Amino acid sequence: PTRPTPADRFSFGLWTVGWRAADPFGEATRPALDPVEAVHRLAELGAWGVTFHDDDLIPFGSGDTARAEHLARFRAALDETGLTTPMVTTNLFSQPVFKDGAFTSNDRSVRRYALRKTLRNVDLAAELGARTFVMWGGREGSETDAAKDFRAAFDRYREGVDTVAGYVKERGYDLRLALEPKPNEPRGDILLPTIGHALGFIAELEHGDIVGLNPEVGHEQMANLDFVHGIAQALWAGKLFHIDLNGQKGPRFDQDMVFGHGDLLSAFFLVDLLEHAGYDGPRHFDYKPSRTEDGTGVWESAAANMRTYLLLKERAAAYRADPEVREAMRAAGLDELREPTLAPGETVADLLADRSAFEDFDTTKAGERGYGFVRLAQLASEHLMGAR
Ligand code: 3MF
Ligand code: MG
Ligand code: MG
Ligand code: MG
Repeated sequence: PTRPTPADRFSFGLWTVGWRAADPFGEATRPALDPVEAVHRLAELGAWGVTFHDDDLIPFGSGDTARAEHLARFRAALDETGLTTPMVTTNLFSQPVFKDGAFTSNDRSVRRYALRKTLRNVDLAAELGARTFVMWGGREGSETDAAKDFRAAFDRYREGVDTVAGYVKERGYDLRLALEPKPNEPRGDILLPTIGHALGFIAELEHGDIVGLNPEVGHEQMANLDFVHGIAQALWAGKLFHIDLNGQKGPRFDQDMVFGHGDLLSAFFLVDLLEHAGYDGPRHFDYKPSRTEDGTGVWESAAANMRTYLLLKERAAAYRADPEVREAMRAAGLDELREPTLAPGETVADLLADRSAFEDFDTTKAGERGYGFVRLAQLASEHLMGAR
């Protein structure tokens, strides 16, 4: 069960396995990877999809002829392997032109250019049959609060996203937009830093119905937040369109380690949540093979992401099937939380009239209840360790 197949819906960005491992302190340690080779290797490993930024596939500044050639080679590789392109995204952060952001740059001509670059890429996404178009606003932010009128920045951000979403609808593309929150890096602070901020923003959009989220494990953990809570809220809001899985060790720079190589227990509960909730979107890995790895290590790390997910899926299923866990869940009140607080048909007046809810309620006794969450946590840990 730990051998991935396309039915598992695992996908990888070209920029992940293709990362040459240059960092702010050091040169690249690996040669460039041909996207065609990436497609073949990923398919061999059992992946289902490959995703990319426009510039990952078609080097920035390519003319129309070169662009067509890059696309033709890529398409041929997809046809040969059966790999799909479930998601496409736009690079609005690497080139100097975007140093003050794209949709929220103070420079209007940059904003117009960013929109054109994005709309062109939306056409490509639709052509390739992608269903999700991710928007990570990597440079939409600042190093100093003096840099912008931030309320105007939100106006422009909304204008940008609504323009793209409106275009998708006008063209009749079967495509939804997914915003990717991140608190910082490369900017000192980035707008829409968390899942919650992004959900609040989507609620203000004209075309918010086709805009959702692409949360990343490491990004929420960089903000010291509980990723499982965030994903639960995104699912609850019907906005989990896509997900970036990887590993991170708490609040620090964006580590992009293999899924599970950060907070493994959180990864366990995340997989449990996704599988239990019936999330049917892509399981997308946005990780970076560590700078220490050679070509062999790149593909070993890619395989490790999928193997870890499948192992966690197996362990999570065993956890839920364990009679002792079921009993512990009942004792801990997990079933009780699913019960509405007011009875069916009960009004606020009924609640006010219910003396057992307040006047006669024994708060001392209720305060004495033990919830037994630690027992459950230990059972989960033991399943995760393969001890049960
Ligand atoms: C940066 C990211 C991005 C986004 C990508 C959109 C380069 O921390 O996570 O990866 O995921 O731009 O898909
Ligand atoms: Mg990231
Ligand atoms: Mg990351
Ligand atoms: Mg990401």
